[in-house]
Amino acid sequence: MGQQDLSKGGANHQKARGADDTMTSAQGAPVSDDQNWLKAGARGPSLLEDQIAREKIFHFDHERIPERVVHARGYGVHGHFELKEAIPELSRAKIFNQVGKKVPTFTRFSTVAGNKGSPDLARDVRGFATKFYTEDGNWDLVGNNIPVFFIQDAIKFPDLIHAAKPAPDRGFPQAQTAHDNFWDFISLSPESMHMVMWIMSDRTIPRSFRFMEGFGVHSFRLVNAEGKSSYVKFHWKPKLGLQSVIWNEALKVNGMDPDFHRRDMWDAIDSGNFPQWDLGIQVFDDAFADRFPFDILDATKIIPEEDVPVRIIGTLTLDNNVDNFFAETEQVAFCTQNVVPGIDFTNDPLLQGRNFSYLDTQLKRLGGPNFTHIPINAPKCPVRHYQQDGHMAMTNPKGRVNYEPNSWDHGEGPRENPEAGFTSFPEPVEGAKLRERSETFADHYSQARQFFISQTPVEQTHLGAALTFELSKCDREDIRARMVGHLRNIDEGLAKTVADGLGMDELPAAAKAAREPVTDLKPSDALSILKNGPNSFKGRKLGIYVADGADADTVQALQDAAEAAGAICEIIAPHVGGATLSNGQKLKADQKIDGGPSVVYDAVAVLMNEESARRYNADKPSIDFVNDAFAHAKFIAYVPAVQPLFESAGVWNYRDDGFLDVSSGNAGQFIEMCGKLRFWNREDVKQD
Ligand code: HDD
Repeated sequence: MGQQDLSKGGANHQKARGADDTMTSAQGAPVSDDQNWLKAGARGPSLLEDQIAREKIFHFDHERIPERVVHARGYGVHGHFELKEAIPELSRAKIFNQVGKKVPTFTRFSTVAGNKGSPDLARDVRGFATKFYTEDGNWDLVGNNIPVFFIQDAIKFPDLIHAAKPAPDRGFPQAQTAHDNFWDFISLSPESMHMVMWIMSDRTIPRSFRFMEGFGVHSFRLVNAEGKSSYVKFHWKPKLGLQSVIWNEALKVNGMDPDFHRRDMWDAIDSGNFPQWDLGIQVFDDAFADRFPFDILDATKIIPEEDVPVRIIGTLTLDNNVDNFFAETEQVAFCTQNVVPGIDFTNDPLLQGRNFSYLDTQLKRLGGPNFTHIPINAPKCPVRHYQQDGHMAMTNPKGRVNYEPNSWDHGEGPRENPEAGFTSFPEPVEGAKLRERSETFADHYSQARQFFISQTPVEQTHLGAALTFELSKCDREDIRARMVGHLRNIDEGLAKTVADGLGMDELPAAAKAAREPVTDLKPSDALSILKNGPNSFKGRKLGIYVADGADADTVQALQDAAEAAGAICEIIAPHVGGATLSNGQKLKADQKIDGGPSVVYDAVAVLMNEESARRYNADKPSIDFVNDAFAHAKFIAYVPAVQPLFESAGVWNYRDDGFLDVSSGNAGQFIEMCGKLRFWNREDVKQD
């Protein structure tokens, strides 16, 4: 029998019950009273005898499992992958062999450093892990929203994570890299410099999981039915385009709504706006690998899309929220080692180490080797083997035979299958045993520079500001100086900006590079967020701040235009009960003004009559609503009557082309403007 749904009348415990909704113990025994422990007399001591109470408390005491050692904060959703272009010439994986084939999936997005309860908008890399339940077993693509990594060899991972997490003596800071330990480690690890450019860009403060890319990071292999191998890098491209927030906004969102990203995902799926990503592959061969100036086994390098175009082969649709967060999101166990015939590993030393770590960590987290029996981890294809027993075994095979070869099952039991089974690509391997980093991994600055020069000026400014902010949280000046020394090898202008921002008297010496950088790498547009924006307001959120006297037609027109563009609209008002519009209609609010600040919207409108604008022109949440929207370069719709409030907020005299007076039936024009997402020119304006 399934668990009782407690939302259906759990509180109404005294009501007479039908037989089928009687509460039971975990052993199935009907429970008569769930409110009172068995006692010796109404005011007497509680009796140990009470098996019902003891079982309940026992279970509660053991509810927690260890959180993930990294990526503890995450959010999972169901979906499916549909193949749009078959690639049997590249891979014999069944998931890639038939156009239109749909495979169920489970995707978990995460931050890396924060604990389970940390805020969603921490400046951090986002995990993007997808489990494909294919007919040949589970394939896990355990990627990030950044295509490179901090380190080249898995043996350094514990040090990286120790340095990024809270310092062991004081236990802070939580979910942030802005502290000495992190920058100490990084500044001593030149191989991290390319990743540093990515994490200091706005990629680490995404507006939503829905608006970010995903990457498998490593070079993998695709292997076809003839055994021919090609190298591949996997990409997820969001259909809604890329978008991030501004750092000041992120800080405020975290206070306002620490669940900003998971709420966004839940709401989108709940309202039928299913987010989609295209799966792209970059395929290349040994000849390309040999002429590429970097090592394709080095996870700190990308292969620019200009060199090897991304070929779209299918689409991931996330269309189903979980029924239970713990059972699914918490218990899902991704393992990079989970591949299917037709997909194989390379010798990337980071990937090789991951293939040990993920399986190993599930033992600790989920308590035993049978985590594949948990429904979210169980393959959706037949599973036949002679593994047995262990903690929480759910699916022990039936019958007498539990070994092979055997002569009991007359050939009907599971047997190896050399044709259908997974075979490793027979790459010839030789070499002396040694602990050494290949010389081909030694260029740490060239692609860091390429990333920086590929950004728009707005993005470069944000990147410089992020570095300055993070390093200003480092107490030790030698760490700051060491980092600026690295930046000099990436871009002198950036190094100078950060040095000035930190108040350094002179530029520290450039770090000694292990290898002469390749200086002529061309900018790559694919690396910029702003060059890959959607130019549409679809999937975004408009916040309309409405107070008494707002013109009813204007409110309606904005709502209609937003809806027509595929955007979401929320009404904010001084009271959650709503506001009385010009036509006397009471419009209910989704948020009260202090619970609906402008930071949680992509664009805003402020509509009220002059009397209301005067009433709220000293109201701090109302002032912040307008002032923050301005400071965060958002598009702002208004009517002339709001002048008193806009003056208090200090923006009236700074109305620029990102503002639109919507009192003349031009709501559609405003929503069209919003397609640009932000009015970046405003970032240069200094307010009084
Ligand atoms: Fe990792 C979790 C992504 C390097 C060891 N990692 C984890 C998750 C993601 C990534 C998305 C969360 C999965 C989930 O939602 O449950 N990790 C990456 C990427 C890496 C990477 C893209 C570099 C390319 N990871 C990496 C290394 C090691 C680990 C080098 C260890 C040597 N990662 C782990 C782990 C975790 C994990 C300890 C924690 C929880 C889990 O595995 O299931 O095994």
